[in-house]
Amino acid sequence: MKVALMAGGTGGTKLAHGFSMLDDVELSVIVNVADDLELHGLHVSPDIDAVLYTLAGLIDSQRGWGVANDTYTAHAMFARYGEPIWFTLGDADLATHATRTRLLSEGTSLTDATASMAAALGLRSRILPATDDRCRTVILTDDGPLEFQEYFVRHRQEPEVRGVRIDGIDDARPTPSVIAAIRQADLLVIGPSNPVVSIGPMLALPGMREAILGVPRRVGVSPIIGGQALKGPAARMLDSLGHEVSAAGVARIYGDLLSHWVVDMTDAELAPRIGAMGVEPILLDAIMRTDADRARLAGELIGIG
Ligand code: FO1
Repeated sequence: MKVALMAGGTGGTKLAHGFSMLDDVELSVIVNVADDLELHGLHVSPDIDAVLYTLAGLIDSQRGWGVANDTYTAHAMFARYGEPIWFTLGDADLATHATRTRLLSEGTSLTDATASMAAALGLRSRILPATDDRCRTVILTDDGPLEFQEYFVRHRQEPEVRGVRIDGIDDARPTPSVIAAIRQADLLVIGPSNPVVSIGPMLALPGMREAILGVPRRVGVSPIIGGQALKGPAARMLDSLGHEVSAAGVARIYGDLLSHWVVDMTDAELAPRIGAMGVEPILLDAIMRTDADRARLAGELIGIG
């Protein structure tokens, strides 16, 4: 069974981990790169690294980013030099960014750099950046335009969001590996990630929607449960942008892109409205508290359709 999972942020990453635990699944994780940043001369890809570290068992699971038990000697030295330290890079994490940056500077694509790093960490699943082209999510706020990580980390998601722009998107393309993984997929899954800033930039890539619509089973998992996001700014962001903050509201954003929409059992009353959109509602326990929950949910998604 070939599964193509679109992910960015915590929820999608946990689901990727769930699929990676299933023996009979050949997994390709298509990952958002529009919240990448350049820092200390290094290319940092937070969403790719969250997937790499989670699948390799290295993630700091309390925070959902970075390497567990990392040390911060370099961070303290950056502070002494007066370098920006609002984005914390641990020593082990720094090695990831240095390796990626070295590969990119030698002309290796982000796709190939990620593949070689995933292989070095012993991963079986394919981790595919959605694009090798530079595109950056910019959050339009009352404080002016902010690059995603500036909004998310430096300004702690405090400024009110007025709009979202993705710089470079018109000239960016999904990679051939991404298109091939989608074309060959038996099942395409949109993970429970922020629909605006994690999934949105991937769907905005020219040709991405057409490729997805070619897969017969296209299942999305709601990142909103009981009117709330489990983590991150999705609920407030959806509200500020005029969307209904519910599993039905997110289903409407994806529209006919999906054939099935998984909502948590607690949102059962939304099922008729989702069905009326032409998308089949599926009620499951969609909260992934433990590793076993991740594998269970992934297994249930495989059984849909
Ligand atoms: N998130 C924070 O809230 N503060 C940080 O200092 C921070 C550093 C960081 C370093 C490497 C990395 O891969 C992720 C990091 N994150 C940090 C998380 C990141 O900003 C977000 O979780 C994702 O971009 C959301 O999709």
